[in-house]
Amino acid sequence: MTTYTDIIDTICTLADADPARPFLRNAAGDILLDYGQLRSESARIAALLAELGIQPGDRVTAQVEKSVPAMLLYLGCLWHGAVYMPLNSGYTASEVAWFIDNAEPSLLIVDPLWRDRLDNLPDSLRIETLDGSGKGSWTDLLAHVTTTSKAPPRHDPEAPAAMLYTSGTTGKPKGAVIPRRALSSNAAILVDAWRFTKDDVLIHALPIFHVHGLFIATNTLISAGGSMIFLPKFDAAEVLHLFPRATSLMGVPTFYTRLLTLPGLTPDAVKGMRMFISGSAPLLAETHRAFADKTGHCILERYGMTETQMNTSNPYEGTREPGTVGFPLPGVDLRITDPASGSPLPQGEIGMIEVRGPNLFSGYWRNPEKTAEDMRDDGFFITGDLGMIDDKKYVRIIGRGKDLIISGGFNIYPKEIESEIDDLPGVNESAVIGVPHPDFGEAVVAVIVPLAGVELTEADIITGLQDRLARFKQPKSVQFVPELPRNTMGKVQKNALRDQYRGLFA
Ligand code: MCA
Ligand code: AMP
Repeated sequence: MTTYTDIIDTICTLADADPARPFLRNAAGDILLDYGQLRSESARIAALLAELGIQPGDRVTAQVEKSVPAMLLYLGCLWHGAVYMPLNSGYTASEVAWFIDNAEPSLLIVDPLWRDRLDNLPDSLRIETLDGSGKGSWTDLLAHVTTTSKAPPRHDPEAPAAMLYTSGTTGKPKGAVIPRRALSSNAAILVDAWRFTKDDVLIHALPIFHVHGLFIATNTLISAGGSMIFLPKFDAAEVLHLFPRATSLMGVPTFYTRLLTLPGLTPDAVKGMRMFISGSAPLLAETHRAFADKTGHCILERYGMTETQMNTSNPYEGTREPGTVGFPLPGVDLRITDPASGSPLPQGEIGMIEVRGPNLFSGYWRNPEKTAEDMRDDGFFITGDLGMIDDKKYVRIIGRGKDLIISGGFNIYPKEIESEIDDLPGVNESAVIGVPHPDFGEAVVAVIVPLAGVELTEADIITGLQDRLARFKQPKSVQFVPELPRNTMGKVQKNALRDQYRGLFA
């Protein structure tokens, strides 16, 4: 089996060779962090974790705004061997409490503004604060830790590096435990596949609480020895303005549809850029073509997930086929199977996408039943995505075997929202669907049957969900109906609802 260099070892090698090489810059062009500091700060954080009694394998949970210290927290955990567990900064207090209860972390780092709204947390949990500008009790503690020249510990490539939650179609989210080997192998493979070098400058405008921004962007650029322009969030006009100083962009489709609205998006504006990558949600073929027409660049679309990181990619050289996610990456096996029987299907037929390779996670946190359900005996992982391999061998994602909405690159599971809505006063039952949305790709729509004789308004529902669900999960439209369409088995016909409401945001 191929061995891959651990991300921390790569950082140390680069820091030894050229400590002043920039790693992160801000939008103004100032260096925020060089490779020497990347090493010394990761080591200092690891030393603090050890001092606080955090053991390798312990979970460290962070619900913080995107910042350089937040990024370093991930790398400090990786250095030490603690399991980094980032949470979406939009989660409500009740959502965070659920994750803490499930993951049982030893340390929680939160924004000071959110610290007070968290209650019902175990007394044994150590809580520190960190705000978007890097201030907080965490930074104060770190200030007392001296720089160390100690080499990082040797870590087993199979040791857990991170745990990221992905939602379930039926129940609550599951923690995907990601080993170090998956991070280092995927980064090495992507450096080659996407031709990253030390001269690359990536515009980093993604959040760092998901695989895309945290691992795919960061680990790949570290493995190439390149640098990133590190932005707090995506702002299309700002990103357009930064193209002359960059070589590449990784984004979700919404990045590209928003960029396309700008009159300044011309071949001249992107002439220093060598690559635009899209993923996390389907990129419409029309967006791909419109971007090529306006800029001369074919967006490179790839396909991945939290459990697997990147599985397939359109080619760097060769045709980037709109509406496809390209070919399996080197080292990744991909097959299409019959969702009912699990038997492999002939090329051209639509079925379940299954993948195998060094990119795979190690299993779901404390959930061997679910892990066993999703893993075949021969090592293939059942993705839950439906697809086919076309006659030119490109993989096409045709749909989802799972009831999932992807809005602006965030996964939203209807079941979770339906449960919260059904708990609200006056609601008899509900069905949550995704419908086409020009900005977010898909938008959440709640179709609700009120209890007999009760009059409900959209505001009642949204207000009721305020403290229960993060903003991005809340419905963008609420529809009231006397009953839900059902098939003869009594199952709600979501396709009929999607057809009925598909024009809501047209
Ligand atoms: C913000 N809002 C959203 C979303 N984002 N609603 C639905 N879906 C969203 N994605 C809400 C805000 O709370 C706000 O609500 C209103 O919509 C408008 O916000 P706006 O300022 O326009 O949003 P934004 O801050 O510009 O964010 C949009 C965004 C962002 C840039 C598309 O959502 C984003 O960065 N998405 C990337 C997600 C990502 O990294 N996914 C990777 C996961 P109100 O005004 O009512 O308060 S998947 C992954 O990692 C796998 C491995 C993979 O394949 O990559
Ligand atoms: P997550 O669970 O957040 O990691 O999201 C992974 C899911 O995003 C996959 O299972 C797919 O359904 C979807 N996804 C990722 N990339 C693409 C893509 N390029 N096209 C279509 N769907 C995608």
